[in-house]
Amino acid sequence: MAKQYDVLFRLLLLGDSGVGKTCLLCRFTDNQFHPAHISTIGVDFKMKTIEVDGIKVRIQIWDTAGQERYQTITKQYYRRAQGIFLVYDISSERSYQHIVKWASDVDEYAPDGVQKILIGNKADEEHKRQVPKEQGLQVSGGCCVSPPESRTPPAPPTWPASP
Ligand SMILES: Nc1nc2c(ncn2[C@@H]2O[C@H](COP(=O)(O)OP(=O)(O)O)[C@@H](O)[C@H]2O)c(=O)[nH]1
Ligand SMILES: [Mg+2]
Repeated sequence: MAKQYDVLFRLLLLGDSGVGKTCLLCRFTDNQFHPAHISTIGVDFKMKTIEVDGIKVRIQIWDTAGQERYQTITKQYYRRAQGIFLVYDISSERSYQHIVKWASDVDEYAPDGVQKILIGNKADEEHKRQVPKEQGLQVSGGCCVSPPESRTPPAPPTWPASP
């Protein structure tokens, strides 16, 4: 039987509850968006295999619950991660302020030199924006590799405000 993949990468999604981590994952693996917020319990994961320069790369993305009560469990997954996405919601100043805390947990529990990527999610909610793009750039300079903003639903004008 042909080998299903050549290399495996384990990536981890971190950030406050409700910032859109599970939606980002579903968009990446299944190209789907679910408008309802169903809290992730502890840790969950999805996989996708992509081909890069003829190499089959299996990406295993671990999705964590943002709530404090699950953090003893989720921290056990930091150690095996090769890359970490730190996610905030551009319409929530609070979720952005907490990035500093998430990043310091990464420094404490993840392997040295782990790649970090900052994601300012819900970029379609421009009218509700509380975190200026420049602010995202500032924090990314201190803790992360790149500062993209993202949106997981389709076109912004038709998207209703989330609950
Ligand atoms: N407007 C908008 N809503 C989003 C986006 N991503 C997620 N949501 C909504 O935000 C809520 C929380 O998403 P979820 O992925 O469950 O958050 P998690 O707790 O971080 O996993 C849900 O109601 C989603 O529909 C986005 O890019 N734009
Ligand atoms: Mg979730």
